[in-house]
Amino acid sequence: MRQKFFIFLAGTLTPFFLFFVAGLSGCRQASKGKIAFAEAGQVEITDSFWSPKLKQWSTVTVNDILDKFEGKHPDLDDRHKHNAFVNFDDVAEGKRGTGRHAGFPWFDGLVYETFRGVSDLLTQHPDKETEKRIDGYIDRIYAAQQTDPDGYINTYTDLVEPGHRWGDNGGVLRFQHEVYNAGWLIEAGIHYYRATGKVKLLEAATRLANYMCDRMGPEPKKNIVPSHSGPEESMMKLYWLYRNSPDLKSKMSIPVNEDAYYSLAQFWIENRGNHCGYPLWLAWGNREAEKWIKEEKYRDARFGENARPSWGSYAQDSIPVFEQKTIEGHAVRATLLATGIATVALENHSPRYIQTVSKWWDNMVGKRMFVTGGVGAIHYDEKFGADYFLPTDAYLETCAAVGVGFFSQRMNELTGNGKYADELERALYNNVLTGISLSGDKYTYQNPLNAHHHSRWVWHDCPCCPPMFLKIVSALPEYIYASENDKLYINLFIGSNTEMELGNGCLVGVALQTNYPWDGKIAVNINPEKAKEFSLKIRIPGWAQGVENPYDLYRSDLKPDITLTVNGVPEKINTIDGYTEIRRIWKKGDQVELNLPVQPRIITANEQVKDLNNMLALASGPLIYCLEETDNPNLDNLTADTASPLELHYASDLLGGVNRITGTAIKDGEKVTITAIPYYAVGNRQKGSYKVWLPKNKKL
Ligand code: FUB
Ligand code: ZN
Repeated sequence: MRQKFFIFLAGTLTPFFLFFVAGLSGCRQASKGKIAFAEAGQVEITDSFWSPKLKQWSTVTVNDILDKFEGKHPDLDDRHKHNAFVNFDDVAEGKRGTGRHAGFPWFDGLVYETFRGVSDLLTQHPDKETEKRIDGYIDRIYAAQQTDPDGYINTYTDLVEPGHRWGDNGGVLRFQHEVYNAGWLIEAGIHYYRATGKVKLLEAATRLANYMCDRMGPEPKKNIVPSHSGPEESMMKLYWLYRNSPDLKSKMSIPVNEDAYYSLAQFWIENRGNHCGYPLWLAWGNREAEKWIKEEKYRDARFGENARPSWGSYAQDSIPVFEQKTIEGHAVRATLLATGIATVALENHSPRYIQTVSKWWDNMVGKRMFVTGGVGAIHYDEKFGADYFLPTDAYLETCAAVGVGFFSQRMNELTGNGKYADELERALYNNVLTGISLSGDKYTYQNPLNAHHHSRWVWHDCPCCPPMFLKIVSALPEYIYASENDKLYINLFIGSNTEMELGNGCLVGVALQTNYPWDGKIAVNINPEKAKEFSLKIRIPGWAQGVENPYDLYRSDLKPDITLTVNGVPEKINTIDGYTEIRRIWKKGDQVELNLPVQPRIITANEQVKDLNNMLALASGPLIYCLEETDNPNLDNLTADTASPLELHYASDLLGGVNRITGTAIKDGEKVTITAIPYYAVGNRQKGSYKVWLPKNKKL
């Protein structure tokens, strides 16, 4: 029904639809990557996997997160009953240096990130109540900013350390998160404007961006870089927004010079590693290093007039980024910095930028990524470990997997290579999706592959993951379809429809129907305005070709059996850079059918991963599976029986409807049946153990 409506729309109301979307767009389409993605609002998700989830997250999750940031939720313990919005009210009342602040210094940023996620969800599911709720918060944030003559806003610094703005006078920017918070305000302003057409938050964000541009940069400005990355991409989006919608400037009560935003984004990237060389965070330890900064030792004459401290390899600030060959440090910071560099590269096409992020991505995916798409092996400092250090009890913060997704998506946009979308998909269906309970109101922070006593939490001292989760899932409509001249790309297999204008002027309605990831059949309906020659490029995932990882970090036993037809006629699959291309004269009603092999497969890791020698994991399609103690008692005594077949069954009454994999294992010398569920659904029944990696039975 919906589909018919869309086809009707495509034929009749298209100019209005495109006008409306283009009117509020501008922060993605403008980028000059190899491929250009459809914008938010142009794509409607309709499938039975993502659509109900997005509806639930738009209602249950959004209100849950906002309630919890207000400290209002009945399930919160006393520790979590603080209201992050009161920080803004205090600042709006002119309070400074009270020493009282609800939550960590980055709570402002977490609230703004939530707004970005809510905005994108509103684009899909408009909701006046939610909009009213966000408008109320925006008024409070705007009022807080109005009390500062410069347009500065960061509630922690104002309320607790007013003398340390931007890390001045011994402030520790690494803890204060001011530039980080500013970055998230900017993206929230952009996304809320895009969703609603309202400019109040965007104006507040632009005012703060202007202040940063006045203050940060080459001398005589100050050498300030975001200690936690993220703002690099935000600044580029702000630049693109105003460059592509110059009329928008007249709606602002402040001047807008978008070139300054682009310059500052580059400055932030290029000035990492440009500092006085101290403190030595790893050698001295965090406490000593912070003391050194607070005592303003960097002001020593030998370091020069404008010296700043180093934020360390943890914050990707020990050496210049272009000299850094591997992905290092705090995993969220690292992946978001990489995202920022890739985003700037969409504009400046600098070989230094492109080579740097390509190397980091190769290192991450080839040597440091977990089979669920998670990264950040080490608990201390929440950071990347050495190559091939992939222990089963690794840290793997949800936010870091979101960072992997954002980074991979930008690399896909920059290069048009499908291997990047493969890893976006891996992170998304596994380490990202596990970050939320099936009820939509419980979350995870760490996502180890094997765990004892696992449970989800209602709220956290550092609730950074729920907002990051919202940001990536709400962006999904933008990751499915792309174009390059007269080529239309299908990137993710999410039931949806859109309309794309190709470089040859051809307007194409395209709709994807699928039951993915539960089966591998994907129907693509093509409806060009009139018959026209162009290419359809469909991603053929590496896992479906039996290539579990592009650098052999993981291997599978899958026998690739992929079929492709056009209007029922078999079509040859010739995968180049991750896509097969079908070039022909397309006409209304053409249908392509792709079948990907989702039968269960066994994954093993490269021998260099010592922790995973003689272990195996199970997968089906993009999903990694795990054994939960609930289904598999005495989990620790099980060893996998690789000789017995694996079966895949859809269980509509299990975990909201999932495919489960059954097979056999050996327990105390006896064969027993095992049941595996998708990893993302772990921890939704009872607290307990689970395992993605099972030891192989050596006797078989
Ligand atoms: O520092 C802000 C966020 O909080 C980080 O991205 C997370 O790792 C958590 O530390
Ligand atoms: Zn997090």
